[in-house]
Amino acid sequence: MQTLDQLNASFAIPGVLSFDEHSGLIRARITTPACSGEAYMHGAHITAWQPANEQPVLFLSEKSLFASDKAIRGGIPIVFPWFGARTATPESPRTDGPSHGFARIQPWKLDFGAYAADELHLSLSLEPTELSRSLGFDNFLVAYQITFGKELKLRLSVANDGTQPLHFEEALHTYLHVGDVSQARVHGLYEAEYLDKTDNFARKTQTEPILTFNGPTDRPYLNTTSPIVVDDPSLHRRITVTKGNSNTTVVWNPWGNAGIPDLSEDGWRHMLCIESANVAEDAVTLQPREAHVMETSFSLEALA
Ligand code: TA6
Repeated sequence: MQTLDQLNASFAIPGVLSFDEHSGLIRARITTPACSGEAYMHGAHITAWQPANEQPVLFLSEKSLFASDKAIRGGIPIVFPWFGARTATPESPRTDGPSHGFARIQPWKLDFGAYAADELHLSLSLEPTELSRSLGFDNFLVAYQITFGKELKLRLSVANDGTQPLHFEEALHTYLHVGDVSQARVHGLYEAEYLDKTDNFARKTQTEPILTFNGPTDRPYLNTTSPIVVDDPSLHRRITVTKGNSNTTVVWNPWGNAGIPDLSEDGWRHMLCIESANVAEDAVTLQPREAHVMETSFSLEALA
């Protein structure tokens, strides 16, 4: 595992990129004329990004635990190689392991950091670990490229390094920061099919042209590749999420604390998860030596 001193010695860029420690976890801090941001080596977890003079675009729970065996609550947890509770796959009948897989609770390695044209580029990787091997995942490589700029651009690449097929689910489980979720409007999912996790995974179709929120919402939308636009009238802004090679879009708001210990009583009002993903029937199978790249980006504009 890279130390704080090693990261600063190898990658710090004066005035742009530095590393510090928060609650024992190493954090990269980014400041450019175009934006500011933060990312942890624990889980390659982005916890902040905002264009200059804007409010945070990512929600981070004030009660988040920053611990090496827990996922950070908020920002962008990386979900891999299964989404939610582990279920049996064609390769493995196993159902043990942490919620949303192991990638978000493992230390990642920083391989690259560079600043060009007002954008800060980071590249991190995850290879098999003791935990992943104990769960039967010993032949994969994951690379995560992050571009912090006026937009936030993410690229998650998974390669099968073994001799057997590699079956996985993935999600960039993004917690968007909204002023008031009850006023938020989500465009881009009209007539899309989803699995309703609040109704025992019943398969449904969204009949409303614009999705609004008035109760718990927990939906993997299947076969959805279009951009998602979130209007947030209370912060007078619009967030656009684009996707590449992502066939699932997950929308989640618990509409209450829902017993989540690291979420404050009213934290849910200010978060809306819009996740670029490949889960359920959109899960990916890679043959030996094959790779899969999923991309997503976030941009902001004022809401007229
Ligand atoms: O992406 C939505 C979801 O799968 C919900 O079902 C909800 O439980 C959430 O993720 C959070 O999961 P976590 O394991 O981070 O508490």
